[in-house]
Amino acid sequence: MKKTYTINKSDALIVTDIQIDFLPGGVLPIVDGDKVIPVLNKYIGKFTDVDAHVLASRDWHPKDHISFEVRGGPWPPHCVQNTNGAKFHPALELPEHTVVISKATNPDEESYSAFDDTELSSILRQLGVTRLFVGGLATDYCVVKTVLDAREMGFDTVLLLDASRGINVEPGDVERAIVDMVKGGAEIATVENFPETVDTLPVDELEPDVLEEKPSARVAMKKKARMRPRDSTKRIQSER
Ligand code: VGL
Ligand code: ZN
Repeated sequence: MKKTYTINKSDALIVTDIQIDFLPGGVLPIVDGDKVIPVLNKYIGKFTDVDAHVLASRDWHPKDHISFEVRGGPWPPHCVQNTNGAKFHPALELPEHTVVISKATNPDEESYSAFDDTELSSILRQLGVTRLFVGGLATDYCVVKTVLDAREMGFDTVLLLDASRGINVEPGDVERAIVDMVKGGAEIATVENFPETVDTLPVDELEPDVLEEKPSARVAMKKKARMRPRDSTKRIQSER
């Protein structure tokens, strides 16, 4: 039987590292990384529709970070603080007031988890969040580390498989990461595991007199009205 997740206010969506440097054309491009953006936008809609929390992490390195090749690390310089490549991709529809978690900011420490040396866990506790849905980049680095830390801290945690892609430095890395997450107690879901949202209803075509007769259509209209600001609120105010 297919499991269905009904989102509520004790849930949070963690949008992981949808930054220009990790996307095709960037300095550390993840194959098909851009494919997750429309999927994440769909999840963002599902969460904002019920006033559930949406947070976004970003890789936010000082320019001489230890993970860079010049210091013996595995990566070319990427996601350097305040550079264009570190910006969220403009197609990502983050709501206004999205809490942004900047990670891997210590020049001398390798760090991938969004919980590592950040305020994430205390923010989530303050918000009363008990369940996390995690998607983004990269499955075999930030996503797996974040999911495993979340599990260790006692959050119910769901990997959004269709909203995640990995690097696969070694073939099989992504698969192994998924196995590790499941072993750690994470669940795995795709959009099929969520109820359809009203954006799929053709509410524009409903006549006002039809709306009078059908309460469900009126609810759909109301929801649509509430969702409308989403399209015009791509800017994030709470970046820090
Ligand atoms: C990441 C590679 C290098 C990640 C960060 O956040 O997944 N991957 N730096
Ligand atoms: Zn990095």
